[in-house]
Amino acid sequence: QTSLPGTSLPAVSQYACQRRTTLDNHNKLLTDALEVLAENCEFNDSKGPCLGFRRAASVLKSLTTALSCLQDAVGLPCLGDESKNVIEEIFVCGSSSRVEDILADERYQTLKLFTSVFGVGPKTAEKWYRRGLRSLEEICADSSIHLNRMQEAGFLYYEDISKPVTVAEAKAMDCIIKEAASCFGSGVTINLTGGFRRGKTFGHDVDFILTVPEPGKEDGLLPMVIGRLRSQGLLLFSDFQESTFDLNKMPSHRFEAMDHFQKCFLILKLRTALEEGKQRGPTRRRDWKAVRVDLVVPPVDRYAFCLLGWSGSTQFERDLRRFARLERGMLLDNHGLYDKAANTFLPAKTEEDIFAHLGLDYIEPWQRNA
Ligand code: DGT
Ligand code: MG
Repeated sequence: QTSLPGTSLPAVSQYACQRRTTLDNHNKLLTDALEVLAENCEFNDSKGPCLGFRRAASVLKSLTTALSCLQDAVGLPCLGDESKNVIEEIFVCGSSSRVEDILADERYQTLKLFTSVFGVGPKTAEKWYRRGLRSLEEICADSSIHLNRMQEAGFLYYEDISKPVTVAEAKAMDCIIKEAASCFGSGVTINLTGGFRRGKTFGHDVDFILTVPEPGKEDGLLPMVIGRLRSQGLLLFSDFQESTFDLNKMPSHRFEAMDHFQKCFLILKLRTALEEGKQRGPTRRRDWKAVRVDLVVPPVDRYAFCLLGWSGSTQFERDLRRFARLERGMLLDNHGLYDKAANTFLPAKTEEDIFAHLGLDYIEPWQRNA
């Protein structure tokens, strides 16, 4: 590892895939502020500035110590003038007026509320805001608004799915999915991915990757799992997407596009024990909680790419792709890795294989919280 000029501090890479970022964030005050700015840019459709703030926050998350003044940030990559101004203001005043203004802003607050509904993105949220709507109740009461199936489920189960999912709930869901998939035969592998694989203790959903030992034989898996969940009375909502995967298609370096594997976005019932004496307040009327679950099914030879792509974090994934393209002349996405100079797709059985192809040190999932 190289050092910063004039110091013994190791240089920090501009790429998240060359940094080890655990959940132990020593600069949370700063990164929370930068992420509010990023989110606000996203609501304003300012992609460049949004990415700038996200990259700055990501670099600070990787540091093993807390910054105590702006001088400490000298030599760090990805800190633009705007990010530095915010950091300095926080060190001098304890908070950033720019961030405080955004947090108090009606538009920001409303768009944040609307996008917290499953199936509602910034575009829809903006449309509703422009119509003068300010609360979820107002949206539900407005008969001129057409909700799609996903949004309808999002409102119906809002109370439950807006609450964080715990590790215990993710584990319980793991058992449910394993049981449901077991009817497909003993060869099915099921892996927890997303934030929980990175060691997060809370998530907004539970992500799983399923596959079978023989490529091409995975097609019937998801319909069967969904059917089984339905017959068990656990299926509250399902959006099933058929595979459009084509082996000959070039990997897309763009992150925003979702992958082409067979997948489904679900809302499932998770039974919750009603422990006597522990219930406070008004008695709960039901013994289950609605939980968001994503299932994705790649053919087994694409498994490592899919696992790497769904493990996140979003910023880590973006930088893996950017690193592959700019530093190695390769295209990486959830389906594969393509070497442009050699004009060939590179095979991988494990995530380690992919890091090796890219000439990167292996980064463990719990170090990918960029
Ligand atoms: P959370 O909010 O606790 O569920 O956090 P994560 O990291 O599990 O985030 P989630 O569930 O939205 O997504 C799981 C992973 O899938 C994420 O870490 C990276 C990947 N991913 C998410 N959104 C996109 C997307 O729009 N395009 C692509 N290609 N990948 C995505
Ligand atoms: Mg997730």
